Amino acid sequence: MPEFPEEESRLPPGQYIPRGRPVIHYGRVPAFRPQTWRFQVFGATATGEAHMYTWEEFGGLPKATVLADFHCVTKFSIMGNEWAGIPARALLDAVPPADDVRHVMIWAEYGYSANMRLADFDRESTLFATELDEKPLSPERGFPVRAVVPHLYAWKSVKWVRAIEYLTEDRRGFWEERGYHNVADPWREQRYSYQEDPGEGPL
Ligand SMILES: Nc1nc2c(c(=O)[nH]1)N[C@H]1C(S)=C(S)[C@@H](COP(=O)(O)O)O[C@H]1N2
Ligand SMILES: [Mo]
Repeated sequence: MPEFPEEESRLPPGQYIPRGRPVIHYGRVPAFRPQTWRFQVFGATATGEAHMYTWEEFGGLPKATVLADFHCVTKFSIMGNEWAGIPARALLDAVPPADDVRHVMIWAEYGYSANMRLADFDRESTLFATELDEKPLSPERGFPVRAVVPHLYAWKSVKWVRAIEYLTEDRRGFWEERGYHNVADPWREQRYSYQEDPGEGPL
């Protein structure tokens, strides 16, 4: 009974709770081929070497569960998702970034990408989710692995993730290049790049 008011109070400014759970993405849903699927951590790693995981190896990483709301910049919010998967922290431990890394790019199938500050990537709630609400992700939700960065607008929660790139200089991802805010904090309504303050984005 008190569920609805609670959710209302968890809504960032300008957001609403839609009926159902919209699925949105740009382009097609990729097929998953476990034999050839690879997850790469590359760019400015501490050792200078990239690391490549097979699907089997990726499944051996530590797991965690995160309960989180999810805010799309088009103004709908999906409340109370239970995600399970590999915490970003586990990947940072397994493949440490070089000391001067401050930003991260998350890459998906077909070249979709989203950048974020290392500080945003390295949060307890940032996950590489393989399950939603105790079931494997459906193909359109990002199967086999999607990023979940619930404290930023949902375009940063990249579906069908294939790589993480450690950056010593910030670069814009897919939507950040197309007019969306580089930082994307929904509580500050950082929707569009014209709202960026100096220092919030690359030149
Ligand atoms: N690879 C990929 N990931 C993506 C997108 C996309 O177009 N491609 N769209 C993003 C956007 S804008 C949103 S709102 C969420 C939607 O997630 P959902 O379909 O699970 O609701 O996925 C994000 N992740
Ligand atoms: Mo979105």
